[in-house]
Amino acid sequence: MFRYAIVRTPGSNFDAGLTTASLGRPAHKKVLEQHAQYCSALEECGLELTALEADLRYPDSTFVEDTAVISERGAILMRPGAKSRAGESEAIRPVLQRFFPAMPAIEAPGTVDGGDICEAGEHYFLGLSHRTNEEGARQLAGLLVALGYTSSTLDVRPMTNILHLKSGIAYIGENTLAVMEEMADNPVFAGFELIRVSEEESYGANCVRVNGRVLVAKGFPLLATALRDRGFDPLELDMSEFRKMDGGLSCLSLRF
Ligand code: CIR
Repeated sequence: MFRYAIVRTPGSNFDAGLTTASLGRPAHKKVLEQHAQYCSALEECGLELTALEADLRYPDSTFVEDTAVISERGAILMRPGAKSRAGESEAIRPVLQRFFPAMPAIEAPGTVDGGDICEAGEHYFLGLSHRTNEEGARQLAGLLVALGYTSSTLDVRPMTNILHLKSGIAYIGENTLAVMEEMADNPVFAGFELIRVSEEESYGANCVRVNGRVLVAKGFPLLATALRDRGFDPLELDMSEFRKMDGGLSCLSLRF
C-alpha cells in the first residue's frame, strides 16, 4: 500500500522539454487540467500528495519519477541521462530527504532514469536505454542488493518506439505484468502472469497500480477490458498532452 506521492506542477515551458513524438505541441491549459485530474486520482486512491511548484529551469521536471527509485525499504536518488534533466535530482533531493534522510545516489559516470526501473515485488527490472547506461544499472543493482532486492537488466535500446523500459511495461501486483506485445516473449518475464498489450495500445502499457486501483491512460479499451477481466479496477485518465512529450502515467509521480 502506498501512502504518499510527490508530484510537480508542469511549468509554463513544459512544451520546451524533450520529445520524439510527432503529436503536436501540448496545450498548456490542457496540460494543467490533466495534471490536476491525475493528482485527484492519486488522492482518490488514498494518497497524501506533496505537490511541488513548477521548476522552470527544467521543462521536463513534472516527470518526477525519473529522479528517484523508492521502495518499501528506502529511496535511491537517480542521475537522469539527458543533459537538460541532470539537475532535476538535486532539485528534488531535499524533498525526498524529508522522508528518506539517508538516501544513496547513482554517481557519475552512471546515469539512470527512474522510468527505466520497474519494481516487480522482490525483483527489479533495470532497462538499459539511451538514458540509463550500464554503469548506472550496475550501481543501482548493488544498491538494490543492499536493500534485499534482486534485479536483472533488459536492453531496450533496439526498441526505437519507447523512451524507457516502463514505457512498455508495468508491474500491477498479483504477480502480473502489463507488457507491450513487442517485449512480451522475453524470457525474463517467465514466472509472471502477463497482460499482453497490443501494438495499437502499447502506450497504455505504462499503467500504475495504486492501492486498489490501476491508473491507466484513457483510450485503450482492449487493455481496460483485459484489466477488468483479470480482476483489476482500472481508473482511466486522459494523458494526451503528456504523451506529446513522451511522458506516461507512471512518470508523473513518485509513490511510496
Ligand atoms: C523526457 O524525454 O525525458 C521527457 N520528455 C519524458 C520523460 C518521461 N518519463 C518517464 O517515462 N519516466
